[in-house]
Amino acid sequence: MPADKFFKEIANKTHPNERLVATHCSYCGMQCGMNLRVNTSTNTIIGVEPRYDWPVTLGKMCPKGVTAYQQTNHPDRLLRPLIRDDASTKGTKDGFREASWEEAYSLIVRRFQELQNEHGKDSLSVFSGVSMTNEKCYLTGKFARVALQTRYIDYNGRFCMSSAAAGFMRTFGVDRGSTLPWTDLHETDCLFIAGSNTAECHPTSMFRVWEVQNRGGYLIVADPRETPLARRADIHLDLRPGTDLALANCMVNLIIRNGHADREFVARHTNGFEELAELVSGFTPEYTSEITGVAPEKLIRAADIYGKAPNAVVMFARGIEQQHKGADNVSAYTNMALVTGKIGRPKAGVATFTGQGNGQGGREHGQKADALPGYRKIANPKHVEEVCKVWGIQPEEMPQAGVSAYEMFELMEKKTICGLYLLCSNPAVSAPNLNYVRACLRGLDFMVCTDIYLSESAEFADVVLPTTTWSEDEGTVTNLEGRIIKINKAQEPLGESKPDWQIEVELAERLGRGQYFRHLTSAKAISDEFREATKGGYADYYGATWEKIEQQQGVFWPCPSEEHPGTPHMFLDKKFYHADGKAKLCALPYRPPAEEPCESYPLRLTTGRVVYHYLSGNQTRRIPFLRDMCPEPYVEVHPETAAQYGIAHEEVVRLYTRRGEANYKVKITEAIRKDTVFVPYHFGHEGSVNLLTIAALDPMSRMPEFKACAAQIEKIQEGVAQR
Ligand SMILES: Nc1nc2c(c(=O)[nH]1)N[C@H]1C(S)=C(S)[C@@H](COP(=O)(O)OP(=O)(O)OC[C@H]3O[C@@H](n4cnc5c(=O)[nH]c(N)nc54)[C@H](O)[C@@H]3O)O[C@H]1N2
Ligand SMILES: Nc1nc2c(c(=O)[nH]1)N[C@H]1C(S)=C(S)[C@@H](COP(=O)(O)OP(=O)(O)OC[C@H]3O[C@@H](n4cnc5c(=O)[nH]c(N)nc54)[C@H](O)[C@@H]3O)O[C@H]1N2
Ligand code: SF4
Ligand SMILES: [Mo]
Repeated sequence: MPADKFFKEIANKTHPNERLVATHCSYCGMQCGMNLRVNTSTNTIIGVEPRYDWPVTLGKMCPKGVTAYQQTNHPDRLLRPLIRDDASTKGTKDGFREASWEEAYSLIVRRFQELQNEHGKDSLSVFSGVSMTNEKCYLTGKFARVALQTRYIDYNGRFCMSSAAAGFMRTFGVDRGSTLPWTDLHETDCLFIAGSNTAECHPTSMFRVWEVQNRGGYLIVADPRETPLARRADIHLDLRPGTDLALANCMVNLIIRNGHADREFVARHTNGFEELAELVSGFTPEYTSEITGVAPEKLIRAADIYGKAPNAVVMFARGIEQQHKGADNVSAYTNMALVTGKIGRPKAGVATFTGQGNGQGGREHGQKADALPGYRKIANPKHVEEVCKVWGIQPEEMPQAGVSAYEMFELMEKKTICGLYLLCSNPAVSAPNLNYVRACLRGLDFMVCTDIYLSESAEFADVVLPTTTWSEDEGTVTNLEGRIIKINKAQEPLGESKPDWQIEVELAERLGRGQYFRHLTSAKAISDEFREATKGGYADYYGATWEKIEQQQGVFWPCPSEEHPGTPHMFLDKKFYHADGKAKLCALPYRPPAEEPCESYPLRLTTGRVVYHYLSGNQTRRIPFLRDMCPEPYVEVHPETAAQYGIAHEEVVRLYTRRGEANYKVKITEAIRKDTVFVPYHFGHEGSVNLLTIAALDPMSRMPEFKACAAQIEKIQEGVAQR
C-alpha cells in the first residue's frame, strides 16, 4: 500500500503557523476521526485532515467530511439574535432585525410566561436534535422539564432512530445500536444489509464491507434500488418498498427449514421460538415473492448463505425502519441472528447504521418524550426519583411523559401547544406531510429557533438565536458503535453566537429557575452532572470520563465505574436485558404499507439521501462543492416506466400524492424498480419531498412512514412554466 504509506507520512504534520485539533466530523454516526487545522495567528479554522490513528475509520472521510470545516466561518452564519416584529412576515426569510441577547431573552421570557400563565405549563414545547453533544442533549431534557416545566419535549431522532430503539428494546431489553464494534465487521463471513445505502450514507464503512468480500465472505443486500452497495452484492434482494417484514420472516423460515437454527442457543437464551416458527412457516419463498417481488431463488440462496456462514452480521438502516411497521422490521431481521445464535460473540451480531452524529447518545439521555437520562423512563417512579435527586427537584415536580415529534404538531394544531423552543432540527423540511406541519408552525403563538444558519424552520420563528458549530465547543458524542468519543474545540464562537447549553442556562436563570442551572458554567461541568445522572441507568456513562475517552480512543457504554473499561461487545455473557436474561424472538405477522398503490396513485414513492447532502440540507446546501455536485432534487424513474409516461431524462414532471405535489427533474435509471420512484429529501421550500410523504406512524416507535407511499407522475404540458 505505497500510496497509503505516503499519505500517512505527509498527514498530520503541523505546518508553521498551524495547530491541529483532534476531533470528529460534525455529520453522520460514523464520526470519522479528523484533525481541524487552525491558523495560530488568527485562531481560525482553515482546513481539515483525516486522522489515521482513529481505529474506526483509519483516515477515511467522505465529501461531506472533507468540507465540514467550511461551516464554521461561513458567511451565512448567524452572528447575533434576530427578532421578528411583524407577524405577517412569518413563513418567510423577511422581517427580522438584529437584537441584543438581553432583548431577545427578555422577549422570550415574557412571551413564554404569558403563554404559560394563560394556558398552563404544558402549553410550551421543545423540539430538539442530535447533532449536539451528549452534554447538550442531556441539558435540553433538563431545560424542558425543570426550566420550562413542560411535558412536551421530543426530538428529530423520532424520525430517525426510534424504530431501531423500539425494536431492540423489545427484542433485547436494551437499545445499543450495534452489538459489536465496527473494528470487527470486516472479519465476519457474511454481511446481510437491509435498507441501508451504506456507500452514500456511511461511506467510511465501505472498506470493511469490501474486505469481507475480499476475504471470500458474502454480501447480501435488501433494497428496492440498486445502490452502490447493492451493485457489489453477491445477492441483491430488490424488494418492493414496505415489504421487509415478509422478507425477514421468509429468511427465518428458510433458516429453520434448512437446519441452520442453533437449537441450543435458542433454548437457553431466547423465548418465543415455537410461536415464531409457526408464524414464519407460512412465508414460503413463493408466497414471499408475491409480496416482495423478489425472485424465490434469490430468497433461498440468501437464507442459505447467511445460515451457513460461521459468523455473520445483520445490519439495517432507515430503509426498513422508516415504515409504519419499522419496529417490527427491526425485531424481524434481528430474529435471524438470534435463531442462528450468531450474536453475543466477536464478528457476529446485529447493528443498525445509526444516522446522526449523536443519534445514539442523543436518544438515551432525556430528549425523548418519555425518557430520562441513562435511558430511564418517566413512567417508572424509581427512575424519576433517581433523576430528581441529581436535579434537586421533587418527584411531584417531574412533568409526565409527552408525545412524539409528529404528535406535537398535532397538538399545535389543536392549540394545546402554543409555544415552541426549536433547536438543532429543521422540521419545515424534514417532517412528513409538510403542508400540515408548516401550517402548524405558522399557527404557533410564539416560536424560538436556535440554529447556526437561518433554516427553513427559522422562517417561522419570532426569535432566532445564533448558536455555535460543533467546532467551537467541546463535549462527548456516542458514535454508531456505542463508543463515547470526544469532540474538541478548535475556535472561539463566531460573532455573538453561544453554545446551546449556555443559552439554556441563561434562559433558565431569567425564567426564575437559575438555582438548578447556574452551577453549569462549562461543558465539563455539565459532563460531570450528566455522568452522575446516568449512573445506575442501563445506558450508564458514569465511568466514561473525558480522560478515559482520550486514553482508550473512546469508551463503549455501559461503563458503570471509573475502573470499568467499557463494553465493546454486548451480550458476551449471553445475558440479555430482560428480567429472565433471555432475548425475545418476535412472531410478527406481515402488514402492507399504510398506503398501497391504486389506480390514481399507481407508483410507490420512497425517499432518502445522496452522498453530498446531509438531512434537511441546511448545512450542506451552503457548501459550494457539495451544492455544485448536487444542486437540486430529482426523481429517479426506471426507463420502462419513463417510456410509459412518455417522459425524458431531465424533463421536469409533476410528482404528486394525496398530500401534496412538487415538480422534479427526471433522472432515468435502471437502478430502481419499475413500480417505484425515489426522491432525495435534502431540499427546502417547494422542492421538499416531504410535501408528499405520509405521516402514518408506527404504533410502537411513532416513526413516520417516510419510505413508502402511493404516488403519481404527471407530464407538465408544454407552455406551462417550469421551475
Ligand atoms: N450522505 C448522507 N449520509 C448520511 C445522512 C445524509 O443525510 N446524507 N444522514 C445520516 C442519517 S441521520 C441517517 S438516518 C442515515 C440514513 O442512512 P440510510 O438509511 O442508509 O439512508 P436512506 O437513503 O434514508 O435509506 C436507505 C435505503 O433504504 C432503501 N429503501 C427504501 N425503502 C425501502 C424498503 O421498504 N425496504 C428496504 N429494505 N429498503 C428501502 C432506499 O432505497 C435507500 O437506499 O444516514 C446518515 N448518513
Ligand atoms: N422524506 C424523508 N424525510 C426524512 C428522512 C427521510 O429519509 N426521508 N429522514 C429523517 C431522519 S433519519 C432525520 S435524522 C431527520 C433529520 O432532520 P432535521 O432534524 O431537520 O436535520 P438537520 O438538517 O440536521 O437539522 C439540524 C438543524 O440544526 C442546525 N444545527 C446544526 N448543529 C447545531 C447545533 O449544535 N445546535 C443547534 N441549535 N442547531 C444546530 C442545522 O443547521 C440544521 O438547521 O429527517 C427525517 N426526515
Ligand atoms: S462518513 Fe459521516 S462522519 Fe465520516 S466524513 Fe462522511 S459525513 Fe462525516
Ligand atoms: Mo437520521
